[in-house]
Amino acid sequence: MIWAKEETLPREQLEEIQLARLKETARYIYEKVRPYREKMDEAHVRPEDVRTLEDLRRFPFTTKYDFQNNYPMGLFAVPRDQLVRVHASSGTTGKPKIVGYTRNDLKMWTNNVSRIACMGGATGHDIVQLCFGYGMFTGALGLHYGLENIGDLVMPTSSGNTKRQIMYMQDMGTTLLVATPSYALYLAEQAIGMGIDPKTDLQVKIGLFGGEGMTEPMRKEMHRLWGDDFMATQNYGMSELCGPGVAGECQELCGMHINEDWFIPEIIDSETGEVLPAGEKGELVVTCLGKEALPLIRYRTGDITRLMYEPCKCGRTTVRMENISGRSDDMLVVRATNVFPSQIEAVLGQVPEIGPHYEIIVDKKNHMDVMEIKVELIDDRLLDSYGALEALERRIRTQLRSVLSLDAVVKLVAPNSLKRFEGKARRVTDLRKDRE
Ligand code: DLL
Repeated sequence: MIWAKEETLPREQLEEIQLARLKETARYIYEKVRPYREKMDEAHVRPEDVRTLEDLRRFPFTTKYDFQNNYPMGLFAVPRDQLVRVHASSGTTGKPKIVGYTRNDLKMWTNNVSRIACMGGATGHDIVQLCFGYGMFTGALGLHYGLENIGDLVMPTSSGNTKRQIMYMQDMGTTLLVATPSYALYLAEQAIGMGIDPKTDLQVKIGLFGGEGMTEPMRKEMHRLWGDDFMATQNYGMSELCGPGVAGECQELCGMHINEDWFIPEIIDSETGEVLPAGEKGELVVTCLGKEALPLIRYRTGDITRLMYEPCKCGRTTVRMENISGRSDDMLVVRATNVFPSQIEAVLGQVPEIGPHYEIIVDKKNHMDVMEIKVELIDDRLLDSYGALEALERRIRTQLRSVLSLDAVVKLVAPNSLKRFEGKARRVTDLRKDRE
């Protein structure tokens, strides 16, 4: 099912819509958002300079630092009483990036999510189990309203409590699963451990996955566990852009269609900022069209991908983006949560008992990401007292959880025991790729 006619428009018509909306967005942002106006003035670009889509290149980029510098709501274009929702995702330091929505923004968001749900095979008659954490993360409420909008029955089971999830799946006859791909694999294995074969004893036939990447080996594993006829698709989004609903894979499984009438993608060289020719790999930059609360022009996502303009067999004419193959910055995605090493450093810096040396190790255990942080003590006498050591580990863990919204294992180690670097310190070891 194709949800909106805009998904199949001839390219010229699509570009006409984009241009009209870009002109309006440039005018709106210049008028309403002071930090933008200042940046545009500095770059000597005015809203009326937009005559063709190519003119977008004249605009300055927006980055995560603009969120940091204008925390919490300095990039918003509407007064607080026009907002009806806010969400948040990790910022580079202790403070998150706050994103907001007006009533119209929510409508647009919901429709965009309905589109990607239909791309992945949702029908409007599905029984949905939604295993994203409900809260400030955009994933849960985004998918929730998008799926309700097409007529699906949504069970907001949220994350965790795997045995109960499996019980609901069995008793309620769940047919569509929304989760991170790693949690979907974990769920299947736990079900098998409980004597339930997902292939024959459960009715889940569609998996809408996102928030983190799903590699092809993971998709293969998905079929092994959930069955050959299981349709597992990837969905891309980002809180700053709205949340999920930016792009989704159709059942041809050849890249994620971008909802181009609302999002203009560009690929740039992240070193030079130059726009790269169509088909080349680089950093994805997105301009949001028509957003009221948080319009964004040329937002640097940090995600590395490639755009594919060749026609897709599904009938949609929108451009597709390849699976994300990395980041242009040091952000980690751990259990679909964005983690900047600088956030961890900021927490550790507040703890007087520990020194400046630490190591972050990210790995996979039972398909799920695990993060361990090794930190050097200043005084090794603490190692002699198990109780004091454990209490300190617990304290750091609690502080990290409150900043990262994520559980990490904290291991306190003896002074001078961590590796020292002569050049730039390599504090992060990501072992997840080796596990595939
Ligand atoms: O993860 C929005 C979302 C929720 C999309 C649920 C799809 C489904 P943030 O928490 O702001 O938003 O994280 C955004 O997560 O810049 C990517 O690095 C990563 N990411 C999201 N989806 C994918 C994906 C949501 N399908 C950041 N593949 C992005 C790879 C993904 N990375």
